[in-house]
Amino acid sequence: MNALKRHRELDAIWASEKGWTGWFSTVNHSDLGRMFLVLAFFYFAVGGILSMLIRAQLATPHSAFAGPEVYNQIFTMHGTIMMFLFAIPAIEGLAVYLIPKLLGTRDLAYPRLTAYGFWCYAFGGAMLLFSLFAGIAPDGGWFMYPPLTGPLHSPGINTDFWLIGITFVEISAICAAVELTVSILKYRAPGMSLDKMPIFAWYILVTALMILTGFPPLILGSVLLELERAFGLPFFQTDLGGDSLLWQHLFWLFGHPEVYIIFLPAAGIVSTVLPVMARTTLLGYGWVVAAIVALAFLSFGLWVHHMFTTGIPSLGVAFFSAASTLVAVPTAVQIFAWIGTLWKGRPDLRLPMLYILGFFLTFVIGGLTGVMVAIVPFDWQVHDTAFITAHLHYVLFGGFVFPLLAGIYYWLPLFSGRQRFFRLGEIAFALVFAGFHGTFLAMHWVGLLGQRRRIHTYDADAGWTAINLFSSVSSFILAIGLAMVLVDVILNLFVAVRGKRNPWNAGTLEWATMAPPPSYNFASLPEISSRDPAHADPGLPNRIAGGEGYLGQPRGTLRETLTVDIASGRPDYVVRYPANTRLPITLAAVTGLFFLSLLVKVYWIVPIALIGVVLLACRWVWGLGQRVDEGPVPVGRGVSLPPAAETAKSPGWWGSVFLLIADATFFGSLIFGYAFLWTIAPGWPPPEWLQPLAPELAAGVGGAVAAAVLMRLTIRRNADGRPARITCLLTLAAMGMLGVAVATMTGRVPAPTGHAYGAALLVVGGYGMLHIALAALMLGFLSVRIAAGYVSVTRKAELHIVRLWVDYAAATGVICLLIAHVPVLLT
Ligand code: HEM
Ligand SMILES: [Cu+2]
Repeated sequence: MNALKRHRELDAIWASEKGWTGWFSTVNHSDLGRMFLVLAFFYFAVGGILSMLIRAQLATPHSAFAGPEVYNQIFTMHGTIMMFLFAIPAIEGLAVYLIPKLLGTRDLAYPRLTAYGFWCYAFGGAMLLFSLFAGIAPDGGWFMYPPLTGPLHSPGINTDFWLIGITFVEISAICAAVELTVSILKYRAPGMSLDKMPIFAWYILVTALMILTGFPPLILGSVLLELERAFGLPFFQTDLGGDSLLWQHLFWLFGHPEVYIIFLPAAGIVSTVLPVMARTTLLGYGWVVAAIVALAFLSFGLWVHHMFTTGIPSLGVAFFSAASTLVAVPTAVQIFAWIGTLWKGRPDLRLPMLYILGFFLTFVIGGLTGVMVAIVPFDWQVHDTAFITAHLHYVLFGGFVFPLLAGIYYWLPLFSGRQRFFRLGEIAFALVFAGFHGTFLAMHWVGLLGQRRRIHTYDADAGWTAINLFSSVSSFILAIGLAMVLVDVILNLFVAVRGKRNPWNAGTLEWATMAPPPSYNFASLPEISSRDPAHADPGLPNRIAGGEGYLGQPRGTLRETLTVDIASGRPDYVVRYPANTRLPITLAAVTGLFFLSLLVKVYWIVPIALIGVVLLACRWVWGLGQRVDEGPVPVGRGVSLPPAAETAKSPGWWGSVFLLIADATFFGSLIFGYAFLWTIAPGWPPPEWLQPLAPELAAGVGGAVAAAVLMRLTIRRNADGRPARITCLLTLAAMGMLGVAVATMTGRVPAPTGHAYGAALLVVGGYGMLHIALAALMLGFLSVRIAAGYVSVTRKAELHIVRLWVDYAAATGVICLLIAHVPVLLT
């Protein structure tokens, strides 16, 4: 088969439907990555326009441009859009597009999940955008502190848009994080061991793991606050046994890691682009990997530094202040690696490099003011002033937007297959750089003079007028610069002349295929033996196109790729992907209906939407797997691998593991909240504790243990070739017993609206019941699958997936019961 024929055949298998209707059914990561990026930059523009409105308002004292109500909505939506609808999705988009190409594979682990995540983002974002245009946008600031955002002080629907809309959008972040983690660990070109992975993949891996453990606290906080607002469960009300500081803890448990979730991928761009611009390799690969892992761990221990002025004990303040300055160490390791790389290479001042230099300067200043505010007495002075706003923009713009633009310009020839011929980008850079520093240097200054953040106006005699005007004029220069970048990129995408492959002479795999890359990425998957495969073997692109790697012979209409062993990169098993489908967008729409009915408080739709979600999810998984034993199939180069359904650790198993890690973080945050209120909030123990009930506890523990044992028995029987359906149904019954126990506990909770204790128990019980229901659903589904012939001695994948969820539901169910019973037994 020649290269052209191979291309035609593969493209027929992998391409999305033609025309714009193809957007709704595509599951191709390149298309979805592009859709993510375009939508993210659309929100960058929206957020940017809002920031222009802010600066227009603040340019002069007593500006009549926007009143306080409108101003509150504008700055809240600016912050919210930039953080949740621009920064995170832009990273997801870039990673979704690039990761399979960098790793030498054909798609991400779960193509339909990529699509579902995108549509959750699109629909959730649309909800927030609607609120903005309707004039009912959130107005409590992007960190939404109660009691300001509680039912008493923000009775309108504005805050609900934030809590519900953002939670909806978070689903897409969790989807992308699960997807990227599993893809990076399992979906690589054969031979690519962990230490041969492109450095960008390491950054994205660590970022994805941080999303899995960083976002759940915020989701929990949003759920609790929405429950307080909608049903009067008083988690944050001091007079009813709650505490508004609980929100601050949950928010910053998310919020501080969030800063690194935004920064790390940007640093990953720098670590990727800088060596290429310097015509060398990254200095200290291993050190950089160690530094980013350390940074991730550290970042979870710093959240309290956002709460120095809340009156927490001074020992805590001292600890978190010291810990915060520690972050400088891993950051410095990276900076030294970059400087060393520049030193040993021959840097070439092309456009991406300009943005990297802009990043250096800006980020270092942002880091310095960061160390300043980590010093507690200084923070007391500048807290809630424009100084903080200036600091955060130096970090976010310097640490994120500059590297992102470097990355966009670096990968533009790959996206478009064209070469730049206008010099617009250089002028734009100068405007962006000058405009940015003008805007925010001035805000440091005016902040030190005492201008608070989030004020819609100030007095003429405050002495801030000239500085504010300067800042506002600079911000318009910045905006013009950014608009020019946009024009430059659009011109490049559509009218520039065709460019050559690999214009930067980079060593990573994305440049070893066509530009723009075809729908299937690689005509055959290469065998990797070096960190810079394209440099190590100049003939690689031709050999990939010539089908000399793995899976070079298309089989029927199957979308096939292979996975590898995590550490060594040895081929593991073959994966067959589902084809284009509208199932993801439909599921996202029904998920949206669920959130929408909560938002507008039409509660009878909620169960209907939930049933819809369950039915569609069943249809989703039903299409997977196979009904015949197939045995190892040849994948080329003399290797044969089993299909995914015939392994214990299938893609579904890996995905479940990481999803459950996020889930466990959510549950852990819930327990943290319970313990926090118990120790801190007034009125615990409340007047009426839940009375312990021995039969309830015994039935629950018994059911959980029985379920775990019976599930294992099911797997054992199946492995022995004996019928497994009966034990599967018995597991279901045991789960039911645990469910009854947790349900009676939840039903007996005293006064949930009268005291935070009852409210907390209600949520704990609800969490337990939800997971028991989920496990029961899976067991029922599994028994039908067994009857339909999808499970055999070799096709055991589904059993192992269900076992994970059964174990998790059993364990959390028991913990829920213990949480309800043990404290009472103790006091
Ligand atoms: C495009 C240029 C930008 C300008 C001119 C700008 C300007 C501003 C200004 C003046 C404020 C303060 C509002 C106030 O306290 O009254 C603000 C707040 C904020 N900005 Fe930006 N910004 C820009 C880009 C960004 C980016 C790229 C991000 C994040 C990735 C971001 C995130 C935030 C956040 C989180 C807040 C705090 C909002 C709040 O207090 O609720 N901004 N911005
Ligand atoms: Cu922080």
